[in-house]
Amino acid sequence: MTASARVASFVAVLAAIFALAALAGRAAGPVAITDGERDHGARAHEASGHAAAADAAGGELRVVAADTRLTAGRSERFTFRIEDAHGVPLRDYEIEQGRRMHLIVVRRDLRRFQHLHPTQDASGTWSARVTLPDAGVYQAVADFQSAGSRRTVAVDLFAAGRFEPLALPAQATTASADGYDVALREDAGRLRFTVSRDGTPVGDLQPYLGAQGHLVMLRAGDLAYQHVHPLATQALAFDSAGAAPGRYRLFLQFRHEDRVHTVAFTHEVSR
Ligand SMILES: [Cu+2]
Repeated sequence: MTASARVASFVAVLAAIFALAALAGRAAGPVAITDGERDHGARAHEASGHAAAADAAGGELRVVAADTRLTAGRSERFTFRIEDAHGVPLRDYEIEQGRRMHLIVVRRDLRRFQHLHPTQDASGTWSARVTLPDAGVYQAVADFQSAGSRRTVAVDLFAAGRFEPLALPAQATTASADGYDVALREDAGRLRFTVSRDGTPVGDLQPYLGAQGHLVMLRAGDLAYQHVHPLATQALAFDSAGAAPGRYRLFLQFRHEDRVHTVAFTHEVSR
């Protein structure tokens, strides 16, 4: 190697070192942002802890999820545990409306809804296949009964992408889905639904989760989750007397011809 070639290779090595240093500097940037994200995460945990405390009847519980980021439009395994204030996973669940665990997944604008039944493994971890239909922030509400009291704890799920929040539809007393028309009537804290198809009332609804139907009420804004109990096995009627005032989205599910159908209503609860 000539002297000039030696100098040239030395310069090349120096350039490479500077390039690496520049890359390292760039890498340091995102690390700082990650710290910020971690900080937000810690605050979110505090917030959900308070929410859990508000719901508590027999001690503070929370959802601990393995990963809350899912890909929109893809079926993914969502796993979580329910932990007490000491971080001990809850293992004992009682059957409530036919299942030990109900998982309600709603987009935070209340325009996407699904009702799943996760399975539990020996360690107490629950898992379900979840497909978030499109981008946005969702809330997964675990609804179960333990030690004699019905509990709900929630965690947010995130699907990256362009999110266009939709307005809540206006209050209505009729809604349709899958060719069924459903009418809502309210009297004295009771919500009664009538299902018809092609103008004829459907008289042969099949039991779904131990009743003629299943109703979830979520309040717009804070997503307050209202437990609603079916009143009788013969009718699609629910007791909503305990619901706090506000604008709710009601999700009614019923079974007919071996398929479960979901219709949604916007419903105002006044004092
Ligand atoms: Cu369920």
